[in-house]
Parts: sequence; C-alpha cells; structure tokens
Amino acid sequence: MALVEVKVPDIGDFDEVAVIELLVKPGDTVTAEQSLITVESDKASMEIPSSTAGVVRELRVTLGDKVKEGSVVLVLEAAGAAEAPAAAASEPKQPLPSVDGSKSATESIPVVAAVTAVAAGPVEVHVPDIGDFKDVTVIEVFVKPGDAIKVEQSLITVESDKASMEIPSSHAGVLKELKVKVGDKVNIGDLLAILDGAASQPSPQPSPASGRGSESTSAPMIAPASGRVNESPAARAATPAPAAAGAGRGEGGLAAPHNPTAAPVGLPHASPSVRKFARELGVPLEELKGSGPKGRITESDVQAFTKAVMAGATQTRAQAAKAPAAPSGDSGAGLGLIPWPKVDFTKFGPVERKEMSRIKKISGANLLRNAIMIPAVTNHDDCDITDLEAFRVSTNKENEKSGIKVTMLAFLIKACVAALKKYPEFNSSLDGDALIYKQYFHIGFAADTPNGLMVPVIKDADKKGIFQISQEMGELAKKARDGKLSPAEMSGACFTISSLGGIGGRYFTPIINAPEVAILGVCKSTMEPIWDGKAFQPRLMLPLSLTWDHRVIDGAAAARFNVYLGQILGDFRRVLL
Ligand code: CAO
Repeated sequence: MALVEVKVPDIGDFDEVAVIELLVKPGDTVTAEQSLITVESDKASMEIPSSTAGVVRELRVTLGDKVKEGSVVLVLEAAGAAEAPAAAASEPKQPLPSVDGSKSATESIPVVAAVTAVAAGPVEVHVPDIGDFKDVTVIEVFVKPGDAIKVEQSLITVESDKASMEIPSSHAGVLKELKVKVGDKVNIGDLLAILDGAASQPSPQPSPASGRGSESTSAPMIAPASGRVNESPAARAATPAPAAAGAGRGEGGLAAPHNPTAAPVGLPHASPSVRKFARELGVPLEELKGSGPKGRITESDVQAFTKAVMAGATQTRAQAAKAPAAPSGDSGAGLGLIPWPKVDFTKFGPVERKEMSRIKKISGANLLRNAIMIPAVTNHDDCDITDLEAFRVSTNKENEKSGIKVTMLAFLIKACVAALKKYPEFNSSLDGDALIYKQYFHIGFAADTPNGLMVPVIKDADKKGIFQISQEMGELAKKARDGKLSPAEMSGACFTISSLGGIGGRYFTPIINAPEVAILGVCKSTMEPIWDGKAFQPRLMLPLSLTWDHRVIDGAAAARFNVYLGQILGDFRRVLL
C-alpha cells in the first residue's frame, strides 16, 4: 500500500499561513494538482494542490491550523494502490508510515480503536428541531470520519438568512459517515451522520441557540453553543483562530448595526485570518457589522471600523463605557458610514446574480484596504517614446525568428528600475515609523485574466535584459491567464506597473499594491503634435500615471521620478549616465 504524505510546497514569502478551507475529506479520490486546502496570509489566500493522485486516507490539518512549507496536509493512498475508497474509509485505521519515515499518523489511532472497542452499533444523528428554519445551508463542518464525538458536540453550522447555529450530536461515538457537506440544505429530521455508537445515549432536551436567530419566541431547539458566549470581550479577543472540531461559535448570522452600548451577543461570523487581524488591531469583532455574504465580517469591515474609531465617528463599547455621555454612534448604519444601498434591482428589470471569483474577492479586499489606508496621490505625465517605439519595432523585425516579442512593458520595467535606483524611497516599504529600503529590484505587472486581476513579478529585473524580461513576462502572463501562477511568482514585488496600453484610455489612478509605496499606470500611446520651439512635430506620446504614498514620498520627488522616467524612455542612453 503506497501511502504518501502530501506537504505544503514552496509558498514563497508566506510563512505560517492559516488553513481557512478544507477542500477534501478522507475517502475522497483526488487527482494530481487538485486543490486540497485553502490557506490565507494577511496578503492573499491560495489553494494548496496535491502533488500526487490517490485516495485521501487522513487529513493532518484542521481549519485554523498554521502551516508552512513542508507541513503535512494529508496522507493519501497513491493512485494504483488504492482499494475501493468507501471500504478504505470505513476500515479501522492502521498506523500510516510516511514517505519521510515519520509516523505522526499513529497519533489518532488509539482514540479510534479505544472507542470502537465499546461500540454499540451504528447510530443515526438527525437534524433536531430547529424551529422555523427550513432549508438552512450547511456553512461549516467541524468533524470528519474517524473523529470521536461526544454527546452535544457540535457537528456542523447551518445558516439561514436570519441566523447561524451549530447542530450538536445527539449521541456519542466514532463518526463513521458524514451525510452532509458544506453547501447542502438541511431540514428537521435530515440524516446528518452515522456514528459507531459508544454507550449511545440521547442528548438531553435541546435548548435554544445563543445565536441572534434565537431571539424569536419560536426559538430553534438546538443545544446551547459553547460557553464562549458568556466570555468577556477580552477573553474572546484572546481566543485563537477556531479549530475545526468542537470550537463553539456561539452565534453568527447578520450582525446588528454597531451600537457600543448594546450587550455583547457572542462570537461573530468571521474567518480565522480576519479574527487574527482584528486581534492585532484590538478591534472587538463582536461589535462589528459584517458586510460579507450572510453578514460575515471581512477584513475591510475591520479596517473601516478602525478608521471610524480613529476619526471619532464611532466608539468601541469600552470607549463608550469610559465616556457614557458620548454619542452612541447608532446611526442605523454602523461604522460611521451611511449604509450600502440595498436595492431590489428586479423592480427595474430582469437580473442575474453571479458570485464573484475568488481572485476578485481577495483582490477586492486588498484594494479596499490599500485605497483606505494609503494617502495616495497620482501624478499624470506624458513622455515621448517615438524613438523607443521605432527601436522596439525594428528589434522585433530583426529577431522575428527568435519567437520572442519585445514589448513596451519590458522597456518600462527597465526604465522603472533605473528610476527606482535614482529615487530609492520609491523602492521602500513602511515598517512602523521606519522605512525598509530594498536593494533588489523585483517588478510586478498587472495582468488581466478571465478570473480577475493578478500581479506576477519579474524578479531581479535589474540583472535581466529586455529579451529575457519580455520572454518571462509572456510566460508569466500566460500562467496568470491559465490560473497556474504559483504564490512565489506573485510575491516580493518592490514596485508595480499596470499597463492598459494594449487596450486604450488616457490616464487612470492605479491603487498602490501595499506594502509597496508606488505604482505606475500606463495607457495607450498616441501620435501628437509636440512643439519643438520652432514647429509642431508628430511625436508618439505615452501617458503615465504614477500613484505614490504621501507618507513616504513628497510631491516634488514624485514629479522628479516621472520626469526622469520620461527622459529615460525618451532616450535609453541616459541609463548609462
Ligand atoms: N501604447 C500603445 N500600444 C501598446 C501599448 C501602449 N502603451 N502597450 C502595448 N501596446 C500594444 C502592443 O504593442 C501590442 O500591439 P501588437 O499586437 O500590434 O504588437 C498590443 O498593444 C497588445 O499588447 P499586450 O497587452 O498583449 O502586451 P503588453 O506587454 O503591453 O501587456 C499584459 C501584457 C499582461 C500587461 C497585458 O496583456 C494586460 O493584461 N494588461 C492589462 C493590465 C490591467 O488590467 N491593468 C489594470 C489594473 S488596475 O485595475
């Protein structure tokens, strides 16, 4: 039996990233390159693919775990060696030797064996009386086959449009089969799981959920969530990212508008990374209104709340308690902002609702943070690329056979490297009150892909020639469009160029890709009459839009950067001066 440990590959600069999604479960058949889990850092989330095809025997990570390069994600029976997956999943587990000789898989085996030894036959666990809630969606699964389950232990979280609630197990035993998965709709009485019952005993009379959905008199009859609901805000703030199994979430669903005088209502609905982000900023998550799907709190909600508190537009409960005379901040909108307009578009005509791609959601959150947190200014300028374009065209003609097409963007990358060398603050990043000056020149370029915007990075652009940069750019842009860029290929940029030159437009205001401090936007070059002191001459003019972080860069420096960039693009020999 060829059992293989699948490990986290090289994920570039990302160290200790949190597992936010499990995409497979024991018994699943996976193909090589199939995504297994999603991990998330403070910059991005990414899916970790399988290095091998086979059948998943054991997951070694749970939601909220921190992983890094080399961490074991799961053990799988390599393709060809797998028996029927269903049979394999129901067999008692054997210690699994790993390819690198470790035997950490044995850790879970005594638990399984001990419990199955007193098994009293299969027991079905059904959805209990959940009050008025019908067709609720499973949004979280806390357990997996093989887990030892206690009576009252939460198995899944379901969510309606009003509330989310955990569904507890009515019996103890070892989870043999889970009958639901994330996204399924369930109702009272639906079969959730089959346990190998250990001294099976029905759960006591269920009690109302602590979720906001339990406010109605027809409260859902489910077991109480864990004691976290009664924890102090400080204790909650110290709670680590939730693990998959048994971590009581208390409640979820739509968060109320921020009211600092209102009583705490329990743990809010947010991903581990957002919880971590909130802890780092000292933001009381339970006081936030979530703007994500079904009221989930997003990173931007945390930022907007922080901004509103800093601007004095709202207060935390702790602040309100210290200054009771202060306004409550309860404008009905929360966060000091007017609420996002809620429009029933069907009133005006037919519509179709489509979820945004994962890339769009991730880049959207990052763009919002960068737009809100960076005092950004954009300078627009034009530069004369008549001679450079003629050189580019003739170079491409001469090298037609090489198959490498030299692009204007490659020259822009080289020109930016020269400008970054001359104005090093553009090649820096803020670190508290200090600036980190980078002595390397990695240039990101925005690539338009069917799934959204991606930013591959040309590493050490200062050490590469125009041909090499053009070739790498072509390869990276293709990988981006095919969704095959690795995290390493998207990390480490010092400065980004966003070129819309192949499409059109005149100027735009690109958003800085934090923690970089500037970005260059480029639009389509056009022939224009330029006055040379005696007459108008037809010159090919390239519009440049440089956005810069005013905390780091002054307006004069930005203007000088643009002028210098224009001079180089006008005559590349200046790079040698
Ligand atoms: N002015 C005039 N023409 C230009 C030009 C410019 N500034 N830049 C490129 N062109 C021309 C090219 O010469 C090419 O013409 P030919 O096919 O006749 O040779 C054509 O436009 C297409 O170029 P391209 O876009 O394929 O190549 P590129 O190197 O300029 O760009 C890439 C590559 C990956 C950056 C681009 O394909 C892309 O994805 N751009 C969009 C980036 C984006 O979305 N930015 C917005 C981010 S903010 O939301």
